[in-house]
Amino acid sequence: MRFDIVTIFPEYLAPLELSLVGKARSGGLVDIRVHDLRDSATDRHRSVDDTPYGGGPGMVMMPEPWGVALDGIRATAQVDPWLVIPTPSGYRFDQRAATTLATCEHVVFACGRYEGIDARIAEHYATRADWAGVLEWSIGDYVLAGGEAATLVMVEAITRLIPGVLGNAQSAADDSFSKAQGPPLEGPVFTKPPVWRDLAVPDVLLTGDHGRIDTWRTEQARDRTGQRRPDLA
Ligand code: JFT
Repeated sequence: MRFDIVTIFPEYLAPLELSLVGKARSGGLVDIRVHDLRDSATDRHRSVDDTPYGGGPGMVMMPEPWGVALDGIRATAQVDPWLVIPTPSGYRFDQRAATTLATCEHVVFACGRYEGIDARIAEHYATRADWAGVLEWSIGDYVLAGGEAATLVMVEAITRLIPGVLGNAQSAADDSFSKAQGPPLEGPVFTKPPVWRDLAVPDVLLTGDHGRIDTWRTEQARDRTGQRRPDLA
């Protein structure tokens, strides 16, 4: 699996060298390349933004540097890549979207800033025969300052679904939101010691009776889902 990430803040993507995604990279399971959009600017000031047509506050990202950057990535690609554009006005990125992308060979993320990227970028790459398609996605209903944090979220959610990335093969299938049946949220978890600051681990978990333990966990998960996420229950 290959990810290319285009941004004016390449250092923002440094956390992708750590933890699960970092190990997937060093293990050769994912190839992640981060690109500075300013390297594709065409003027001597390396400009990437301009004032919005029609007026209004803020600045809009110019199409020309994006076209140069994305065509450059396509020229090095082995297959037609998908283009993901994080945007607050996108379709929702959820576990189903992550699962779908985990089966793709090559995904390019366009991380914008300011008021967004000139809309002709999404339109152009959606109709190009040498790209798989364009996905305008939002990670949730809150306002970020740009696409980088959303890209960190999406890359981690997708990478952990790639075969061989998770140590425990069961882990991905068992997650909240991945369940074939059962309540969508997981219940509480405990480890040693059996008592911590007067708080005891529920007795049932120490019985070794896996029938009772499964029943208790399902009940905890159902209660929690009803309490915290009635929309999912
Ligand atoms: C915010 C974003 C997502 C996602 C991309 C780009 C510029 C700033 C902005 C904020 C409000 C209105 C622009 C972005 C997001 C999310 C993604 C950009 N901004 N217009 N905010 N919240 N869930 N994905 Cl490009």
